[in-house]
Amino acid sequence: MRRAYNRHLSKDLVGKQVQLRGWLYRTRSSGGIVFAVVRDSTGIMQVTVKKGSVPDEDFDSAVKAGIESSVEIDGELAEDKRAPGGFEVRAKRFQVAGLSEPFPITEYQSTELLLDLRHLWIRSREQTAVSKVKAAILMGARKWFEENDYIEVTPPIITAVAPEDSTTLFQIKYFDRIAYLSQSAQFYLESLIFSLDKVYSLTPSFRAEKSRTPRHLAEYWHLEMEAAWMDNEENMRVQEELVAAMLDKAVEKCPDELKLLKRDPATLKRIRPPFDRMKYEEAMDYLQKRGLDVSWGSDLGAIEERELTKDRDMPVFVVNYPKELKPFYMKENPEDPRTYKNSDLLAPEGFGEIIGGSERETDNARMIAWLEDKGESLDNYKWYLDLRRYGSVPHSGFGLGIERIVTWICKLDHIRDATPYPRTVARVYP
Ligand code: NSS
Repeated sequence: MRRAYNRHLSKDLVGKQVQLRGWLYRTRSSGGIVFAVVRDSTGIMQVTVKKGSVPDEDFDSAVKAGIESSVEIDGELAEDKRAPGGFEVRAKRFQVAGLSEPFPITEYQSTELLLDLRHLWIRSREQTAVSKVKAAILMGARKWFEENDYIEVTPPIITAVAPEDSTTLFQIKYFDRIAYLSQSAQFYLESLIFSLDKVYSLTPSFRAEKSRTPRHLAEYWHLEMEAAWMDNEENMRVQEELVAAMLDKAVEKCPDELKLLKRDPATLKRIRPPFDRMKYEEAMDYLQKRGLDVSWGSDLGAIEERELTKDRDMPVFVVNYPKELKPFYMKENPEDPRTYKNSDLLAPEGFGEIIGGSERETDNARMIAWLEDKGESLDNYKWYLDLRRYGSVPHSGFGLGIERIVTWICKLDHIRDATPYPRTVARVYP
């Protein structure tokens, strides 16, 4: 008998023998019958175990087995209007593979407890749905990159450079010196475009963010791309196409999961390039008109980004940030030298930043002046500066936070639910 997944049990299998393997999701017995709901990776299915229809020891097991016990069931598929999904399996055999001790998660639990029991909570239907949506968007991204001739590369995670804010570096003891966990693969990707032209990578990135916010993790998955001969206009076009391709895959692969997460797939389907562009300066005006206390040079945090995006249903680029707000590797904007040729892509509905990108500086003198000003050791950046000495090329790239885009697509309240094992200031366990 072939194993069937719950989702594949439908009309054409009614009356046929099927085998289910899964975990007890709910169970109750009344008289000579046990109603069990079995969960597997695809969904849930009701199983009825009748005394007399199964061997006696199987019936006893079915009565005894509590939720989360792993079970293997042979039976016949039948239609039943009362069952969730309209079908049930009438058992002929009911075997317990692993009996579960009383499961510590019951219906109403505190967030803290669910985080302590994360290794068990990830079995929940919401977390399962999020994992699948994430897998789908990664599939969509890889497909888009492949179709557009990008080469996937594998940059290092242990590094001596700080592309972003050096106060958020995780320091590690590296033999007899100090090194850092990567904040971004960007510099390494920049070095690879000289041979590969257009590259991307998916790596963990690390940020020692002390603030507890619903959108910062200490470890997150970073999808980054870099391309030679590309200005920031084209860079933004890549971002909007890529995001649309990721959404398309989520809608194609996970319509049910999205609905379970209360995300109407139609709202994602409508998201098509081009996305609006708004200058940083215009963003400031907009925010001031809405009573926020901001002025030229104010950073856009969660509150400002929420205000900018809460009434939008499409993502929006904020472009040309003041230089003091962004890192040294960005290209000066010749039209307004107070600013860079850069962009942040903000997700709609109040979610905010999901991508940061820019055209890259090609003038070493400018970068050296900045690094010296910050007291950085030039020795660590010598190799990076070499890239501008040997056949420098105009180029651009960006980084997309996977958990950020998942938080938006899955309409999550907190980024920690976009990853099975969130790493935050307060938590490295489990
Ligand atoms: O700091 S970024 O804005 N930009 C970079 O790291 C560039 N060096 C990327 C590049 O051009 N190759 O981070 C990029 C994205 C940002 O838009 C967020 O979506 C995400 O990375 N990000 C985070 N996600 C979760 N938690 C934290 N702490 C976090 N920080 C950034």
